[in-house]
Amino acid sequence: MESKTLAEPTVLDATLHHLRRASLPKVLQVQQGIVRATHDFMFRKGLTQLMPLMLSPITDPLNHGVVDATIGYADKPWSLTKSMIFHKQLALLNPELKSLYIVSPNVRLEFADRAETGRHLFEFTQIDFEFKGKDRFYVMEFMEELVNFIFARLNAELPEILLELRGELLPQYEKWPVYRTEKLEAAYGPDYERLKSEEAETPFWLLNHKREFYDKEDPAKPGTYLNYDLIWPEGFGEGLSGAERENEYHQIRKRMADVGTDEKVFKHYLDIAREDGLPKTAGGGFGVERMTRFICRLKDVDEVTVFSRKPFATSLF
Ligand code: ASN
Repeated sequence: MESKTLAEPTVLDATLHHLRRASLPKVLQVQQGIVRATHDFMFRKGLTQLMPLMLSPITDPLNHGVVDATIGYADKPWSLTKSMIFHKQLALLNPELKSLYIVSPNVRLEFADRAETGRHLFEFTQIDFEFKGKDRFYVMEFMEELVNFIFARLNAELPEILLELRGELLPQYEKWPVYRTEKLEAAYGPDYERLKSEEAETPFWLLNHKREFYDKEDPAKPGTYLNYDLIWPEGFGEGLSGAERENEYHQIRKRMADVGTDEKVFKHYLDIAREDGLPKTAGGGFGVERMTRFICRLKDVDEVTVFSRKPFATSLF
């Protein structure tokens, strides 16, 4: 009885085991390679890097519920960043700034039901980018080019690691297929995203998701949306979400009412939309750990972390 108790791994054992995994440094080199190549690509394409913010009176309301994370400072609540979507739009009010990107830590305190999806961490990094005066076609092509650029770099820089972790070098893709949510849902049923991802051999785009108010509604087809998700193949699922943005005051308010966003929280954002007008922008953001997971063909995205960030994990550090 006593020896059984002694033999049971403690949380400390599990924590040490997680950070001592032999494959971890190689996975981290892949992740570092992704970030290094991305910086280079962004510089070549003329995007300006912004430093991330972790606290703001407003943050992304997100499409799904998470545990609320605010802290009190200077007599008001500050939210931990869930994404820098609004800061991307607002920064582009600067007339000289045409496009930007941020290596952006996001805190999303997912509920326990997302612990075993293999795709969620309660804290992760996304590389978020936004362009003034560009549309969805531009952003989708930009992302396709970025992925090929990163993959070619990793093949050149880390071939042995890729062969060991992935079993082969990374591909160069032609144009990615494009699907619409409503068509896939009709063909595959409610689990269409997972099923299509499992069957796919190349990344694809999934258009038209009904979600946060800032993704633009298609004026030509109200009730549909000018947004796009990158879906990784082989069952790895969503890897980027992005959209053309709502930027007109009345339309933003309509969309806020549609999805039940509290206007009071966004008072100053709405004031700017009404008085100055928000710029017309489009962009997206990809999860760094999820891209690393796809490249290394890891079962769970938490295999990318040094300190587990699995939702509801009893993390010690
Ligand atoms: N980064 C995403 C975008 O640009 C938003 C998000 O992370 N929820 O649309």
